[in-house]
Amino acid sequence: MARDDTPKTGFRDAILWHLTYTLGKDPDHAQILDWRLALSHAVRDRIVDRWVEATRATYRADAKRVYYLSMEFLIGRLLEDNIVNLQLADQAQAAMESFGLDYRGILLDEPDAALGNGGLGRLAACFMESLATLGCPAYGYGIRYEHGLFRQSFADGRQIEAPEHWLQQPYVWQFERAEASFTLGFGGRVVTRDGKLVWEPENLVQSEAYDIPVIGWRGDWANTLRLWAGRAVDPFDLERFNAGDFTAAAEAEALARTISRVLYPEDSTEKGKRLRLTQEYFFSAASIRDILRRFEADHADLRQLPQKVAIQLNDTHPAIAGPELVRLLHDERGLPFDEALAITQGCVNYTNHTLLPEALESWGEGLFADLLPRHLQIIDRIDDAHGRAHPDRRNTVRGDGRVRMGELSFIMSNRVNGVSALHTGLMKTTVFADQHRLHPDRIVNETNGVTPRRWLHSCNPRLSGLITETIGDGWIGDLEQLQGLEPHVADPGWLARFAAVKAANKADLCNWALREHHVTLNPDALFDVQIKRIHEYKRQHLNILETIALWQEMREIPSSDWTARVKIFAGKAAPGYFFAKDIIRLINDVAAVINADATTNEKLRVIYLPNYNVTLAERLIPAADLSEQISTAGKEASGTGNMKFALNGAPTIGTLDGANVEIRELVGAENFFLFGLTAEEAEARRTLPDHAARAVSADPRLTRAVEAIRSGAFSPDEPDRYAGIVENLTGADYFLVASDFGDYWRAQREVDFTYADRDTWARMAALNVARSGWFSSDRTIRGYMRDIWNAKSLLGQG
Ligand code: 9GP
Repeated sequence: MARDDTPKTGFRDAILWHLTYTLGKDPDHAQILDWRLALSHAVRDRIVDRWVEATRATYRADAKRVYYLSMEFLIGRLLEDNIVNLQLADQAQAAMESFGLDYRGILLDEPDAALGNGGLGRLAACFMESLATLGCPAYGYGIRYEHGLFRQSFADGRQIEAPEHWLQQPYVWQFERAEASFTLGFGGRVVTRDGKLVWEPENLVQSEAYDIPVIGWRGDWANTLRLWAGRAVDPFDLERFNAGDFTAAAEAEALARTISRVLYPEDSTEKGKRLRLTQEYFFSAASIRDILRRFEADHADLRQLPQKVAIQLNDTHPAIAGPELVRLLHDERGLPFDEALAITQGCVNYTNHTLLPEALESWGEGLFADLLPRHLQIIDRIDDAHGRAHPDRRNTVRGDGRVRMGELSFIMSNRVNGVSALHTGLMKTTVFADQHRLHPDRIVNETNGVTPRRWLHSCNPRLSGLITETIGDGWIGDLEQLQGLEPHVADPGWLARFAAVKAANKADLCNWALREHHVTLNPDALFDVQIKRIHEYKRQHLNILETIALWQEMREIPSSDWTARVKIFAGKAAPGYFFAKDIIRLINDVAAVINADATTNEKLRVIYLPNYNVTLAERLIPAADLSEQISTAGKEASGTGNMKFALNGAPTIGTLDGANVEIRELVGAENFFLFGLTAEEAEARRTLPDHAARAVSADPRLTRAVEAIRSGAFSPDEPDRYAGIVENLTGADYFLVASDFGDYWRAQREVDFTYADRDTWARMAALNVARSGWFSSDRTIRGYMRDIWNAKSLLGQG
């Protein structure tokens, strides 16, 4: 092959070409990394043309663009996604095998880009893929964290955090855009000049853009995920260097880079600190400038902005984007304040993802004034303007010395949405009740969804194959076609094949668990899976309590016909969230005791898999029999894991919380194991004095399980290790673990009973698949396009 051969003649040749000329490697000596990079380059080439065409089509049509601002994009690995969406899987596999390589091994060699904590970040990634699939011109804007979410391991059962280095190897998917850089200010003061207020920032930082193309299903459209990195305006101080102060010479660069160094490791429990607010302003301000620059390249009249630009705030993290746009339009472009505000409100929309009071962001006024003095003035003016328009209402953005970002986002937005029907309803009656009264049309619901390309087609090739063989492959782009499976569920032959798919996926998981974690799992046992962030409201401790109680009962009545179970846990706790970390340790301690018990371990095993990430989810979900969605009703805004399990044939055991409610409605109550208090009942129960202590003493199983923890049965070397958990369970128990325990136990035994009849179980599982088509993120994005953005698809025009 020669240098000037086009790398596009054939796919196999293209891979060899890149190996030789892009990577400078001799195929005879290339390592797995080299092959993966060469394959990625060959795939990337096939994305670029469509990406350019899509951008051109958007300019030609002068189409409205959607801008999705999110602190988190949990994109995971991209190579397989891109290959699948370009429909290159067969060619890629054949090429790799012709080089004597293991294709799956190559795919798995890619590090996970873990630029998110959990559901919120993964939702943003699914949305980007669906936006491209639907041909909606869109940009994602976020931060290019050098270190994604921490790497989790265990020592004596305790969570240990280590930095994640996803950028240590070359990252083929990104394009550095030196031309799209902005200088951003922080701190300083506001002065009056020529009768106008002018912000004089004290510190300046440069934002550097990195673009990742996002290709949709069948490769018909591609959008851009633009991630910002912090750089110093003057990266190197030669004077200080020459004076011998080498460290100080690079100080400015080190400080600027800190902004995009780590994904803020907290999620819904912790309040932010100075760095977090800096990050939020940094990426919001860079994005708003970029949006304005793109608009102004083709339009002279800023009043047209709402016709051409829809900005979505993914939670309140980018809320400062609103005041920043007002500032640019008013202070820098000279529009009257009210007009600047009206234009901004015409563009901005806000998605709320939680009602937990501690997770609704607010900032101390001191910190805010110090970092963003001009913005604080603008926020007050916005709040005043809103107050004037609604005289019966006081200003609410500021209060108790804090700046409340939920309130700010609400009054800055054209539309505000919740992420499940229940959550949206609760938004109207709780946190945003006052606002809803003033703006009854502003709140809308867009129930979350997941992309079927990744969360069924790629992660579960066996099931995908069976579905395609049964109803054709139209479902991959139109998930509601899964309904076509329903008539086949009654066919015993088909159902047996469906069950065989699950069995084979479970066997794969068993092999992997043995190879990677040296644990032996019984593939015939029910795989009962709870994987998600560790949080009190998600109630992993309810699950482990039930596990303890089950184990105790198995020991007591060994002759009973127990359904064999493997309890599988995975998930990370925020590093500063000590209660959650205690839950992790408790699960690991309980696992050690139960797994060592020869009298029960044929029937019950507990494993906690470390370092939960997108790739691990892709491995576990297809092999799951039962999906644990057991949050306290009213606390999980939606959930998306719940949808992935149902779609992959794992019925749910769950409360009436978040999107569980809609899942149950769609798959049928008889195919869902419901338990627990409703959101309303939970509220009422909390007001009963001693509700937890009473619930514990009324239930002998729960009493015995709690007593085992209290007495140190799982921590003999430190009997009071879990005193905090015990105190919580028997005391305040805000998340009502004790109150829901009895009904959870009952529902779990119903699971045992049902699973014992494998045909009935397979039928339930298959109906979960056939009826989950509505949970595609394509459906969700269509809803946003219609109800919120007023954006059109340009498919067919690219
Ligand atoms: O806790 C919610 C989760 O229920 C939801 O599925 C997800 C995406 O909408 O957002 C989570 N919220 C957060 O991570 C923080 O607000």
